[in-house]
Amino acid sequence: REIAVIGLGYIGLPTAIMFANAGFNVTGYEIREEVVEKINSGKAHIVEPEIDELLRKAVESGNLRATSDPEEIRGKDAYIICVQTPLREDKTPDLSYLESAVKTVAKAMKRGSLVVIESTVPPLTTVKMAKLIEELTGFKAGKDFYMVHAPERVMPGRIFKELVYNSRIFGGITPESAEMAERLYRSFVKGQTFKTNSTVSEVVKLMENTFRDVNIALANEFAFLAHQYGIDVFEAIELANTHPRVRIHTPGIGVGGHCLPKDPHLLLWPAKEDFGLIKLAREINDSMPLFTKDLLFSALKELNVPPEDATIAVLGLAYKGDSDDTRNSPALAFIEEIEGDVKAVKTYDPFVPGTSGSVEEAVENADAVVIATDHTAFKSLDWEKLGKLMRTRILIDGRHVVENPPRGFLFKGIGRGEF
Ligand code: SAJ
Repeated sequence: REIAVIGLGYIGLPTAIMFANAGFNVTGYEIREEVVEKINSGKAHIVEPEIDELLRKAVESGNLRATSDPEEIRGKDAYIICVQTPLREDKTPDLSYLESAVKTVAKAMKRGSLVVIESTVPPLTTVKMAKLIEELTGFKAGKDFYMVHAPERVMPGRIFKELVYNSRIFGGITPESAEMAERLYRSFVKGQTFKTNSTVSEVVKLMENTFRDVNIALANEFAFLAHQYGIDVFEAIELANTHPRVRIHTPGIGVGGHCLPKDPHLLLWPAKEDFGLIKLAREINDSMPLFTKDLLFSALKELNVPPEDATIAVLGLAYKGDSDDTRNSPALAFIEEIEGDVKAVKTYDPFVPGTSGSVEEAVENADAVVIATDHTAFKSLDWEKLGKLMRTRILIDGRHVVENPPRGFLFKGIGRGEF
């Protein structure tokens, strides 16, 4: 059986690898030619545990080949679309990548092909895309071709485990479509599988990430209150979470990545009305870089350092710990907030190229260090040693990386109202 995967990014490449290593003949279609070349030489363009080994195996077995030529994906049994669905400046979804992928598939597919959309999409999109294929091909959906929304649910950093063991939802435009997709994915999925219609599965995916975003906003509001009551919010959260039905999330400098900041908007987009909670949660989470700036500037003021003379070292640019992904990173939003008001910003991220070569280099002569990402390596930094390199010893923890404030520093952390 032959499969084409459209879009070889964070989701498409691992998915293509899984199908190839399960014995399918997989052609990965990707418009970025440099990515195609890299993959065909057995090297991944993304950082993810196990990916290099699994990709090499897939390419060496001859089961995986990448291409930028749409001719090479003609007549496949299944097409799996894994392209991004970002937001425009005005927070409305940009479905142009999806539409162009669907058009490419419509040109290449044959009668009987299965088309799977893995991309996260606004409710009702899969039905619309099926109509688009009908118009372009003259085929009838559910009869001449099959179409499914099968949302990816993996967590970057754990992709190859979660692809296998997470449960999966197959939302078909017809029951037969869902069944076909379920059968296909069962070749490597060991988690539970569920079948439904495509609009339910679109909403399920968006609800999952909205749930997380709204819960993080609640945790951030608790952190905000903790500063006013002079308590450590993390102690309070840990104690509240001993209740059997309470699971409060972790407050921090903000919510980034390609999914959480965007998906609540996708969920609301086609709706005529909503209650406002989901939008408010987004606003709270988006305001956290500014809140972190307030902590930094109050510390500078306490030590009489004029912001315009201050050099700030930001540790971590990725949107979350041990990742190299800077999409919608709150670290970047924070830098944007302070850049015009301070003398200089230095950055260090062990996973992101173009930053300082070492922590020492970044903190040298700095007036403050701001931790913006919870990389594991940051948890064991020797602050006494680093402090000696700094001009002024201010430490702002945006990610609850530092448990005990180091001696000799003015320390402030999000939710750490006790200092
Ligand atoms: N974050 C917090 N507090 C928390 C949890 C996360 O501030 O308690 C922040 C992180 O630092 C990060 C952002 O939120 O900046 C998002 O991180 P994340 O770990 O919550 O999620 P992602 O974006 O890496 O992956 C999410 C996952 N969704 C859920 O857990 C419901 C993943 O399973 C999805 O597949 C993925 O979105 C996706 O692609 O939709």
